Amino acid sequence: MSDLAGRFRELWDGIAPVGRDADSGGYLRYALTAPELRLREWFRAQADHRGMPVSEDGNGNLFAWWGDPTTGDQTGTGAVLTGSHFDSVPHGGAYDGPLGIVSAFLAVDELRAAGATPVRPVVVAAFVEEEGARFGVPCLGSRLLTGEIDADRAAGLRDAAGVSFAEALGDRPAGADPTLLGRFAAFVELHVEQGRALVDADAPVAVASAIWPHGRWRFELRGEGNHAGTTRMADRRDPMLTYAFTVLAANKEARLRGAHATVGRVAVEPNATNAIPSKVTGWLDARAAEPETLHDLVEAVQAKAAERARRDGTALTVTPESTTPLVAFDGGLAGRLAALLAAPVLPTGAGHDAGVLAAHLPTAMLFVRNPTGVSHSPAESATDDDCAAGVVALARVLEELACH
Ligand code: HGY
Ligand code: MN
Ligand code: MN
Repeated sequence: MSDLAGRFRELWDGIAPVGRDADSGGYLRYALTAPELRLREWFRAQADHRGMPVSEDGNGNLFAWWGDPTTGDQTGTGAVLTGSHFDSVPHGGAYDGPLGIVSAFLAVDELRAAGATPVRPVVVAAFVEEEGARFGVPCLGSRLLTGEIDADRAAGLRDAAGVSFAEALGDRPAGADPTLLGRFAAFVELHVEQGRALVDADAPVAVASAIWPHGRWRFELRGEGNHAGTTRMADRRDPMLTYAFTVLAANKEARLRGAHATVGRVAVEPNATNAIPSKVTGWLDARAAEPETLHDLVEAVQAKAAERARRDGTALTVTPESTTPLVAFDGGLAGRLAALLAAPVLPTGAGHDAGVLAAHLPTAMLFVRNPTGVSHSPAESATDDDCAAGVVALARVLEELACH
């Protein structure tokens, strides 16, 4: 193992146990809960260890600054931003998010060890609630910073226990911060690949070209709660039937279009074995390479669900919870970095904070090979050597963008 791979492993082992579920081996690192708060403290300690002052934007996002003196007023202009997120999906993988933050601190170390002196700040970010696993809206922190979500709407988002984002944050989120955003000249997010393209390409690192348009739609199906044993089949208005049909329709309509559709989350009321549900709520995650295909897919699923609801005597309500347009990363920057790193360029179907910031400043992503290709699961993986290759690549990119 290389020296850098060893240093990666040492730093990685410092956070690996935080929020890890002993049974599944997956991570329960919901935004602003105890495990993620511990990682935020780790972030501060790492920044402090490197003499990097940490600022917050009032939305739950953290920023560690290296370069020009960045006293409290964050005077650094043209700063190069990197980093990612700590939060996970339920029982998610170890690398999705934290890899980008750990790699950023190690890339700073590499640059310093090489005697690099940035002519503009290098800033490491930890964005809050990227997965949307607690409050339901993905990339909540970066959407707040950029003004892509209203601070009052964000403040009122509630988790399963009814805790609002404002309560978890300890204050109403500050919302858009154009001054802070204006201090960044570029954002580069390193992330574990959530697929097998780098395995197939036999390469440790890639540059991102685009993020598929995607979104989340809440399908609420209301019927008539009743006794499972005494209610005649002909008399039932069972929303579980409409739900089941909707799930199958989503899968079929996606396959017909070469798109992706998943219903991975469902809530049933009253959720009793011997009661016909009164309400079933399912969340559709739909994604496609082109916006038109995505729109057509969701329309088709919605139409099929409505048709079935009429047959079942149930009532359907569909609410878009978050939508992300096609993100075409800055082509010049992606090409420049791909040439610098001699790395392949890949699209992805996964959303990222980089996808939000890309509408506001030149943005790029680096992907690190994931031998299993699996993500949002304990099976997500990356080798220490590939992670070290990611650090080297990120350091070269930061040197290219911040030291000339
Ligand atoms: O859902 C996504 O695509 C991302 O991992 N948050
Ligand atoms: Mn994720
Ligand atoms: Mn992620």
